[in-house]
Formats: sequence, structure tokens, C-alpha cells
Amino acid sequence: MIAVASDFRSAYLSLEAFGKQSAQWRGSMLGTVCFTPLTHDALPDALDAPFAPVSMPALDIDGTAETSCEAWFTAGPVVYGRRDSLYFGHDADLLFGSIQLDEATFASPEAAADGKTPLQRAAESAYTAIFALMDELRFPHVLRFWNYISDINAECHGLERYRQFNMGRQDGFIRRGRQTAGSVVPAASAVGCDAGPLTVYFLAGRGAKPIAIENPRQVSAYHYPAQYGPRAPTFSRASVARIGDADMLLISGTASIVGHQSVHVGDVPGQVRETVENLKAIVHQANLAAPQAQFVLEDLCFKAYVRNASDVTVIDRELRQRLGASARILYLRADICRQDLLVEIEATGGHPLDLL
Ligand code: 3EB
Repeated sequence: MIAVASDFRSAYLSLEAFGKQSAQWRGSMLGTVCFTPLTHDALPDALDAPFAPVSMPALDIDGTAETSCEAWFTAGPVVYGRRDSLYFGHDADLLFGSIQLDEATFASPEAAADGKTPLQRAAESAYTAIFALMDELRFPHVLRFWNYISDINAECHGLERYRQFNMGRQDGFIRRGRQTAGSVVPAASAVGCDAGPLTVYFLAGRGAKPIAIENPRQVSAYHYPAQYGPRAPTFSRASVARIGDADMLLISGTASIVGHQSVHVGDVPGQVRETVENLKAIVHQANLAAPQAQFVLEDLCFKAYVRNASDVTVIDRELRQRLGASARILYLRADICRQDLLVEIEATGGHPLDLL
């Protein structure tokens, strides 16, 4: 059994459940991210707490689009605040923040003098703002980042947008004096949404420094060769963070990549199998690095990004064969950051998760 810090937990809620219950969570809810096919004006207002809508439908098992709200809770009391577009909630131990930046704001002719693209500038600005807030509020350690980028596979200004994002993200790290390779690089996901602003959300901590985990089956992403873009992506494969008296595992987006190459191109079941092998390897490494934790793959909470909604049935069957029939999996319709990848899976463990 994994010890859990019962006060730190996450939940996935329908929009109805969120609307009904969010008022009573004031003071314990760190923040919410709402994955939805709806336009943003159809969504509820979110108290003082961060509430970031992302144009990315949740999918039920037959591929029907739904709304799913991912909420993070802590013991509280939670203090809420805002620095321009960056909204945050924190208690004594944990900081949650979300920032949404419209690229149009970064597209003025004057801005273009720096030779950067609007998305690149938006990413640099988001990361600079986040690290500045962490310094200001004294939460030095990032536990994990999530990044949502519209048209992630489109090419403009001569470069694929995911690659532009990677340049801006890395510049943000550098500008705030953060390392871009090695054992302090945080876990992350970066996937494509259908529309809307660049969205970045994160969890940061004040306690012990999280342990960064790499996967021996894969080249570290921050050492990917230049064929994947002029700047390598800045993320580790997972982080293990001590929160209160429990260890929490935050596994990055994980895909069908061996070494640095995409494998099983065009083969959905093959990509699922390889992804699960990578997840297993990451859990194994996490348990070597934090032997007191003993995370169990089947007990984790999974978020699966699916390029084609019609593949959900096959992906779900393949996953449940390997993770068990009762595995907790949220499906989202998303573009994966490499054109040849059809599925990407992230996971968390060591904290309670409610499905409401
Ligand atoms: C990969 O392994 C797949 O750029 O932050 C996974 C997790 C991926 C995070 C990121 C990208 C990112 O390279 C893509």
C-alpha cells in the first residue's frame, strides 16, 4: 500500500458536478483545467480559483465528445491570486498556476524585430511569468508542467509549431536561470488542442526537491538530436515528489518512442503496447529512485491523448488488457506533437483521485 497524503488529491468532474460543487470547495481547490468541446462562453465562472478552459474534448468509450474538469485539491486554506494572465492558488506546500496567452498579442510588427515567432514569444513569456511567480512566492520546485498548443503540427514561419514552442519554452527556462538538461528538469506534457490560446498549467512545491526520472529505453528528451527541431524539448520522463508524508509520481506524456525514434508508425495497437512498455520502465526507475514509494503501474491514474477519436475503442481494449479492466483512464482528443504518433499517455500516482 502506498501512503497517501489524504489532503492532496485530484478529481475529474463533469461540468454539472463542477457547477454544483465548486462553491463548497472554495479554500481547498487549488485550481481546475476544463477539457471541453464547448465554446468558452458556455462555461461557468470559476470563483477566485484558477479555471482554464482548453479546447480539447474528453471522449467517452465510443468516441463521443464530452467535458471533463480536472481539479486539484489540498488541505488549504488556499490563497488565490493573479499576475496578469497567470492565475494561481496555493497553500503552505503547493502552488498550482495556469496561464493562457493569445498569440495575437505577440504578433505586432515591433515584436517581430527579435526574429522570433508569436508562439515562440508566447511560450517564452508564459515560462518567464511562471518562474517569476515561483520565485516571488518562494515555491522553488516545479513538480510538473502541462502545455496545450493549438495547431501543434502546423508549419508556419518555416518551422512546425511544436518546434517553435520548444524554442520559446527553453528561452523562458534560460531567462529565469533554470537548467534545461539533467536532473532538475521537470516532467511535462505538450499536446495539441483544437483552438484557443497557448495554455500552460503547473504544480510547484516548497518541500524537498523532486527527483527527475529518465527512461533507459529512450534518449532523454533534452538530448534529442536536431532532426526533431533546433532546440530540444525541456522535460524529464517523470518526477517523484514528496508531499506531506507521501510520495507522488507524475509521469510525463509517454508515447511509442524507442531511443529517439517513433516506432509502430500507423499501428495503433503497436503504439499502445510500446507506450505501456515505456510506462512500465518509468515506474521501475521511479521505484529504484524512491524505494519507499513502490508505485504500481495498474494503480496509477491515466490521461490518454488520442489523435483520432475513432481509435478510442481499440486503444481502450489494448490498455485494459495490460492495465486491468478497472484502470482509471481519461481519454482526450488531441494532436500529438509528432505527426507519426497516434496516442500519448500520462499518469499520476500516490494521491487519491475522485471521478465525480
Ligand atoms: C516524446 O516523448 C513525446 O514537449 O513537453 C511528451 C511529453 C512529449 C512532453 C514536451 C513532449 C513533451 O517526445 C512527446
